Amino acid sequence: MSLINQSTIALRARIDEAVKDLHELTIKINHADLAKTVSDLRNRINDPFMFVIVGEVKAGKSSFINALLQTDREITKVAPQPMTDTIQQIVYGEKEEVIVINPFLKKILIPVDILKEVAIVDTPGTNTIIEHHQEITESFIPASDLIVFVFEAKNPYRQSAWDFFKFIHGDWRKKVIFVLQQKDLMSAEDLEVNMQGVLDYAEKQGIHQPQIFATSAKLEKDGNKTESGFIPVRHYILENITGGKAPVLKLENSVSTCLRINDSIREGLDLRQQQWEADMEFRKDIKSTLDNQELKSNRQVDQLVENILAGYDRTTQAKERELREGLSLFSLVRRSISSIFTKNFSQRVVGNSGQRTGAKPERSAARKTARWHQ
Ligand SMILES: Nc1nc2c(ncn2[C@@H]2O[C@H](COP(=O)(O)OP(=O)(O)O)[C@@H](O)[C@H]2O)c(=O)[nH]1
Ligand SMILES: [Mg+2]
Repeated sequence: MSLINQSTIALRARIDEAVKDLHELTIKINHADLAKTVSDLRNRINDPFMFVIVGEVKAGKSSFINALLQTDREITKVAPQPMTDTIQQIVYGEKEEVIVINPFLKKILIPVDILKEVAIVDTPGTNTIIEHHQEITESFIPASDLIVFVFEAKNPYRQSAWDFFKFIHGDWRKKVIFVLQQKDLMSAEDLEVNMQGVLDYAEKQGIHQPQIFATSAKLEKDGNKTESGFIPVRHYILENITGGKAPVLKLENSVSTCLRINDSIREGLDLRQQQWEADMEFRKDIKSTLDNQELKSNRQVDQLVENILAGYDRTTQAKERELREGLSLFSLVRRSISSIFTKNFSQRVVGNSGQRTGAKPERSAARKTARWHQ
């Protein structure tokens, strides 16, 4: 026994360390909700195994707890005004005491032996009008070790109850047992039908061999222990939870809750990675579009420059041609004028001083004309 205790204590210390790391991770990634969940889990790791009793308002949850605890009095108030009810955490204490934690949460300490191994949380109801109740009930789920889902035996088919069940089982994979309460109010045959209905539905939701109990807190209170249905419930608890098993089961549950949280962080990271990759792909796409556009623009600029140059060439060639043509016209005119001038001059020289002396100026005029041509 002491060996088990030693190993349990060592295991708890290791799990405590892992939960601490997980808590730091949730803070690092800035996930306020998960950080709070893990912080709650850390605070409760040394608590006893925790039953959380959930179900619709007036299903008979509080009566179920009172009957289970076998005390002479009502520990948790039965029914009068469910709307003003609080969540009540019932734990072991040497003497009775009620500690108000906040307007929605009360801690009740009582000297009942079973509470040394299990703590019980009574919740006002999943369909309660006050939103905070649902919120707080939900906040108890991650730290719970066993969920007792209580239905009114007459009607276990309400949608809101099964929606809440999906949250518990689907999101948190918590261990659940089902109780059909107030069975004294219906015939054995009808009860049989509803038990089968719950069984079918739970199996459809993926629960393997669901545990379903039918109880009557009224019969138990009246002392009809054979008919009340509490014997099988107590037997189940004794076989599966109490009798020294609770601390290890509690640690196992804490580990699986941590794994759930870890998974959900991983899913978040995977999602972000996918988003990042999609963003990178998009950026690549934009870059290649821009590159293509740049290439196209460059080509257009080249084309434009070529066109301008070609236009320039055409214009200069035309101008050059015009100029050249202009110049040759001018030289033609000039030659003509010059030849007229030369003819007149030679005639005059020949007339004045004879052929020999006239030869010289004619040659020099021809030279002048030749210079014009150069
Ligand atoms: N006949 C009968 N009435 C019950 C039984 N359990 C609870 N009730 C009544 O059902 C009503 C709601 O019970 P309560 O335990 O307060 O339901 P809770 O809102 O789920 O906590 C009260 O009027 C109880 O007296 C039962 O086993 N048999
Ligand atoms: Mg109640």
